[in-house]
This record gives sequence, C-alpha cells and structure tokens, in this order.
Amino acid sequence: MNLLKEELKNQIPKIQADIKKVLDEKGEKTISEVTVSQAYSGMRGIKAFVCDTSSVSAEKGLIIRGIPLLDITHILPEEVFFLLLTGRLPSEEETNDLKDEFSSQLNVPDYVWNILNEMPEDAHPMTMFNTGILSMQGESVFRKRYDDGMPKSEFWEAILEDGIRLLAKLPALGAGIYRMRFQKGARIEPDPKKDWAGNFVHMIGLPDDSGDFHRLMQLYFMLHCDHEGGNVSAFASHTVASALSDPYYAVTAGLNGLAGPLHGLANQECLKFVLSVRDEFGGLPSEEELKEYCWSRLNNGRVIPGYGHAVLRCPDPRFSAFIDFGQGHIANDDVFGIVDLLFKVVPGVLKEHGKAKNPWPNVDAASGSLLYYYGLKEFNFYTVLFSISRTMGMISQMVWERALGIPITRPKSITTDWIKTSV
Ligand code: HAX
Repeated sequence: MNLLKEELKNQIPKIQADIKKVLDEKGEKTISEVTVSQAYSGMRGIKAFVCDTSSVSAEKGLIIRGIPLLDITHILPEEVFFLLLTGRLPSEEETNDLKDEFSSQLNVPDYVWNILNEMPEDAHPMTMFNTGILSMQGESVFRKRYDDGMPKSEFWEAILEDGIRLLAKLPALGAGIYRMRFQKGARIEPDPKKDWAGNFVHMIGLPDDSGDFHRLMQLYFMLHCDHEGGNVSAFASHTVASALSDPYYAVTAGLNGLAGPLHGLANQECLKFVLSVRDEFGGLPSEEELKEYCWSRLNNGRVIPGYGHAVLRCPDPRFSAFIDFGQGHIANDDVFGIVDLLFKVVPGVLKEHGKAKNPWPNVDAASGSLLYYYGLKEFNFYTVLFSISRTMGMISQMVWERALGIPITRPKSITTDWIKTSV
C-alpha cells in the first residue's frame, strides 16, 4: 500500500486541469520585468517560474502549503514530506504508511561504504554524502523505466519511487559517514521500528537518555525541508531534473550548491564563529565586547554567518523555532548564550554597517549551538543534516514538475554588448 501515491494519483489530474485553466485565462499576463542590474545580480527578485510546495514571505518567512512554519513545528519530518507533496497533513494511517515505506528501504548498499572508505581521511562530510548518493545512481527506477520507454504521464511516479527510496536511506548514509569520518566505531544498523529522525539518532550513536536529542532532530529535519524554488539548492536540482536527469543526479546537484558557505554550509561557519567568540572571551562576552568582535570581522571583509538573506527581511521563523527549543531545553548553556547574545548585537551592527539588506538571523544562526550541546560537536558535519532534510523539498518539487510536464529549464542569457547596444 502506498497511500501517498494514491493521494497524488487523485490530485494530479485535478491540478493539471486547474493549471490549464490558469494558463488559458492568464497565460499572456506579465508577472515580472527585469532590469539590467537584476541581470547582473543573481536574478534577485525576478518572478520567473512556479513552485507550489512552499513560499517564502519577506516579512513572515517560510509558509508550507499555506501554513506558516511556526504553526507546525510539532509535526514529524514524515508528515511535512506528505504536506509538501499533497498540500494537506496526513492522517495517522497515512503517516504510518509512509513510515513503513521508509522502513522497508533503509539499507545503504555495501558498495557505497566501500567507495566512501577509499576517500581521503580528511574528505569533507558533504563530499562523502554527495558521493554516496551519486554512487547509488544506478539504482534509479526513473532511469530504468525511462530506458524502457516509460510514458511521460508516469514520470512523476518513478520520481516519487526514487525519492522515497533515497530519502529512506539518507539517515543511515549520514550517520554512517559521521561514524566513519570521525572514527566513532562501527556503523550501527538501522532499526525499522523507529521513525526517520529516531533512526538517525539511533545510528549516530550519541547518548540520548532524555529523548531531547531525538526531539531536536525531529524539529531539525522538519524545519529545513524546503524554502520555495529559487534558492541555490532547489534551483540547481530543478534545473538538472528538467533535463530528465534522475533524482540521484538532481539531488546531488542541489546538495553541491547547499555545500557553499553562503548557503547551507553557513551552519558550520556559524558555529565556528560562535566557538571563536567563546575561545576569545573564555565564555560569554559582554555586549560591548561582542559588538567590537563583530566589527573586526566585518572590517576584515568577512560576513557574519547566520545573518542576512536574499529574500527574508525579518528574523527567520526557523531561527525562532530553534531559539524556542534552546530556551526550553538548554537556556543556561554558554554556547547557546552566545547565540542569544549575537541576536541582540548583530542586527544593530549590520544596520550600522549598512550593506546587508536584511540584518536579521537566518536558519543557520542557532542550529549549531543545539547540536553541539547534544554532543554532535563536529561542525563540518552539520550541512549533511541540512541535506538529509532538504532532499524532501527537492524531491517534492521534482515530483510536481514531472507531473505537470514542466519542460527543460533554458532561460536566455544576454551579453554586455547587447545591453550596451540594445537597451
Ligand atoms: N555579514 C556581512 N555582510 C553581509 C551579510 C552578513 N551576514 N549579509 C549580506 N552582507 C553584504 C553582502 O555580502 C553584500 O556585500 P557586497 O555588496 O560587498 O557584495 C551586501 O551586504 C548586500 O547583500 P544582500 O543583498 O543583503 O544579500 P544577498 O542577497 O546578496 O546575500 C546572503 C544573501 C545570505 C548570501 C548574505 O546575507 C550572506 O552572505 N549571509 C551570511 C552567510 C549566511 O548566513 N548564509 C546562509 C543563508 C541562509 C541559507 O541559505 N541557508 O542555507
């Protein structure tokens, strides 16, 4: 039984008809104009394609299928995956069905571990993670069925099947890489009775008698699931998938973008920065000391990691959710205290600095301090956790793009000479 697939099978013809109607009525309307400066600056603000899984409001942050993020921080990652794909929260039966789907596909093939074992000892965990995913590309159902002449109308089903198989394995792949890369001992086998986040906590092998680390990872994997379609990782995977490259290729393309310090790698950079504050001041500095420390970093031409955003113009609700968790669980911790103090100091500093359009914290500003508290101290592993979660968004977007028959991505570039002579 796959209740998620059944739901999508019901929805897809209706949404296809709805979009046909939108195109018939509004197909020739203009939604964006592009200035020369936008063409030279990362296409910021240009509305040029559709993503229905989630949207990001400059003032409110992430909205998943119409629901503001802070209204659903209690739901499981499995539930948010169902929500991203279908636009509604699953029933208990549907959640259990999806959990069962994941549980039946948990094991990472041995050849993946053999390949990863051969990598340099200091390989970045993101390089290992992406290599692990790409090495499984030969397992792709989409690729096999495409080679066998699958009709276009079935593309989405094969993407969903690949997506579920891949997502099911990611906690094991991530936890296995953690244990291998940081010499934590033998891999721990997955437990099919555990939920997705619980299995990750089990396999990573850190103590969790209180169950709080499990709760944190449920929140972590839920919060990072999607952030509309134009961010680097979503857009890269969207572009690659539009060439009908299968999800193994398309997800690694997105995750390679997530591995950049201005995107997902900011979470490791951020904790590195927070720990440098702790080491510089032997614990929690005063507000004045912290302000000066931030200025010296900015004056050296470096960014304050975890602050600023291309779309948001408010504190990221994902940051607020982590701060709430921290205040409820680890309020007296020094590292968390520095994160809290940075929130008081950095927006003012960035406003005075006058460059960043958004002086507020983003998702990456707080997450590291929580992971660090629960014993996950190797911060160059953090982007792997972001990746495990963000794959849900990339797969959800891909399923709908194939269901709607969105063609290959191919915007038109122009030359500087053309701008000089034709604008
Ligand atoms: N510290 C210092 N300067 C900053 C800054 C920050 N946190 N955020 C922006 N700026 C600077 C930019 O570097 C840019 O400077 P130049 O004109 O000299 O190039 C200027 O302010 C204008 O930038 P912007 O328009 O406000 O921001 P962008 O849309 O260009 O970039 C970034 C958005 C998130 C990349 C940017 O704010 C940044 O580098 N932040 C720090 C890194 C970070 O936290 N990244 C994670 C973002 C969330 C995410 O994707 N997570 O995965």
